[in-house]
Amino acid sequence: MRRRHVLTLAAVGAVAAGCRPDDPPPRAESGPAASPAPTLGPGGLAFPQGFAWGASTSAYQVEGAAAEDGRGPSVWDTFSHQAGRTRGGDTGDVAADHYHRVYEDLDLMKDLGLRSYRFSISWSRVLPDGRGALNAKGLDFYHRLVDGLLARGITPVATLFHWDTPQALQDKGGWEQRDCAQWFADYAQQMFYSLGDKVATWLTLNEPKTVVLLGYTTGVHAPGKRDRRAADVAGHHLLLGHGLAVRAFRGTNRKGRIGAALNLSPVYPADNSAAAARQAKIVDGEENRRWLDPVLLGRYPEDWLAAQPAGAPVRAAIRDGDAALIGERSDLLGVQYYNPIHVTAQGGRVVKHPTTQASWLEVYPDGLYDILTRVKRDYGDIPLTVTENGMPTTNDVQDDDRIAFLRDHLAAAHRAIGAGVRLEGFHVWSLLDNFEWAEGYSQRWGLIRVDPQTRDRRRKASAEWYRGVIARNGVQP
Ligand code: IFM
Repeated sequence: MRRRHVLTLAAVGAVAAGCRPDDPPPRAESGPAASPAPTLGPGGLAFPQGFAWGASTSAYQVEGAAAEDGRGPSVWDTFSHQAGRTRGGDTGDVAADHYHRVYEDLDLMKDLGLRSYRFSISWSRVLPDGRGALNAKGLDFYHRLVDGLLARGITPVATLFHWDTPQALQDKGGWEQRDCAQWFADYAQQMFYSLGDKVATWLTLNEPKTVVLLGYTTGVHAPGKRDRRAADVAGHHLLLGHGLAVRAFRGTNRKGRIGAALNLSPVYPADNSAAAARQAKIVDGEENRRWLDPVLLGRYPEDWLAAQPAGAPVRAAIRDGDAALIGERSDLLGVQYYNPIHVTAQGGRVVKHPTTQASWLEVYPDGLYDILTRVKRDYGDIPLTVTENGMPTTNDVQDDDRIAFLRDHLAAAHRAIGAGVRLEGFHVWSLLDNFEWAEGYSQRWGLIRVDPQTRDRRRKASAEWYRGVIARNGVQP
């Protein structure tokens, strides 16, 4: 097995906390932190000590302040302002207004008892043109955020790319250009130097598969392309950017860990036929192995490569040495789990379980167990953290359906730990109601309600429930 750099969560959390002068002191807490720790009742599922209970967001989905303090536009600013691209014409101009309400949100996180917060850096906020000199005011926002997290005992987990490619780089060809991988690594290196003394956990890419499928194949996400051939090239360059960023991280000699955040779906044959099993293997290649194999094994799957048509541009895009570079040693893997996939003998897909307001989100908690144990089985003992799991609901504040969803997925995660998976944390998607891409603000994924007009925050029932889970370090089924 390849060498893994192991840094315990405790060590990550122990990064020196530096309070900036403009950070108001954390609010005095009267909640669970001050009272005796609540305990689990009979049948409770206790998680390992130090388990990183977390929540996730991403820059364009929550920050707002789209044209403030020198931020440059990203592809999502452009896309969401084009007619017909998002539901109701919604944009991330204001989003959850997190840029202005960062201290309020930090206090909400502290109040929940979060141990870990996963956010993303807006590339065009820190580098308005994607390259060149840093925008000090933009970077300062992330210093405020990270300092505020550390001051509250919350471990920052920074994602470098959550879909918001700077528009200036898109104008030069974006991820279809091989150069974009290096532009990304250069930006990543600037972030390692700027924030690396405070941020110990880095995630390179968020869900490259979604960029390929929705951004470049169906075109329902930015940059809105419908070109399968270009999509596969962009997919390779994204992975190359991951490898170059990991290499740049090693070059900085910063302490800490780095890996990718991949959305994975267990793929099952829809029936017992050999044909369905064959088709499921093909879909598994697209959905999972195409991403996992290069990142964790340093090679593309043979069957996936062989399935690329002769003359497909991705064949030329994958140059000698690329796969090994993509496979630069990762320290951890972020697993984002939402849904299983059932494949028919004809290669079609069927839904076998209930869905949510997001019709693609088929609720199957056992799928989380299956994917976590499968990663361990096929890729070794790399530390895993669930970087996203959650659901949207039309229930406003009394979101009992979300509680049931999270409880069942946490129970599956607990079983996976029992089966030997090195699962270190679980991040709910999402901390806040936010801009759900093409769905705008119509889907609400947050533990915290954000009023669509005033942006006022209110804890939902799921937030109160999650606070109890964290305080007990476990789930009461
Ligand atoms: O909101 C998204 C997030 O940006 C990436 N993962 C899936 C979430 C829900 O669709």
